[in-house]
Amino acid sequence: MTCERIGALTGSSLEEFRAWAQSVPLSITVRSSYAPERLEAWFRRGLHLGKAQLSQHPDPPARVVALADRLLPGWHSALLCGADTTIKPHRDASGFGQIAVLINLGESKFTYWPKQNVTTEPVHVHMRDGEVFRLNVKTLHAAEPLTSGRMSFTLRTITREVLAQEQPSLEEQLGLVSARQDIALSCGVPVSCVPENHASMDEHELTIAIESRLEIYSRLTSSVLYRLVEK
Ligand SMILES: O=C(O)CCC(=O)C(=O)O
Ligand SMILES: [Fe+2]
Repeated sequence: MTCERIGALTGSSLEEFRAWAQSVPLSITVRSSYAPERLEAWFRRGLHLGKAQLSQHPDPPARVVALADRLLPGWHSALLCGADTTIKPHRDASGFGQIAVLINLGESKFTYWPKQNVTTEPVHVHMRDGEVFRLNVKTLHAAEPLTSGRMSFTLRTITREVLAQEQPSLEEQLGLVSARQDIALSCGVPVSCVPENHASMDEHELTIAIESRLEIYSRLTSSVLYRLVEK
């Protein structure tokens, strides 16, 4: 099921959520030709389409986090959209997980193509104020606001591969990129004497670069030793 209604915010929870959403300053984060007039705000993490580049953002207020945790436990990213939220047929960026949860404010028409092609039969879903939907964002889909001021708030997960960008490898944490470490070991020099851009150098350039770094390194270490001995 690509678009399934899983509940609705009503009464004061809906009004509080709306008041918060309307208070958030929106801007153009990525000018996408799919949603040319849409304004956005990311929370927790953003994922820039195409580049699969993660960005870090503050969390929404605690009440919104609690709501998000209930609707999509383990969510990694939230996106609030306003102005003209029209978005042409698309699939969400590959770095996002398959399932997203959307809170709809105002009314909109959500369209999806189960056969993954705009020339095939679409399915339309009328989203009403406060309704919450579980979406499969890997199915071709589009959205169109039916009321002015319509907003959407979407919770998503991010794939493990993309999240791994946030975790530097142990070598990176130690300042040792493994290729540099290997070269350093084979030449018998400290890792700091192997240039970071070694991959773009030929053997001759690399030898010269290592030798000149080694010279600086030995001057530095001997001056440190000298100072230690002097004391
Ligand atoms: O605003 C909507 O209803 C859907 C938005 C959407 O599909 C998206 O942001 O990828
Ligand atoms: Fe989408």
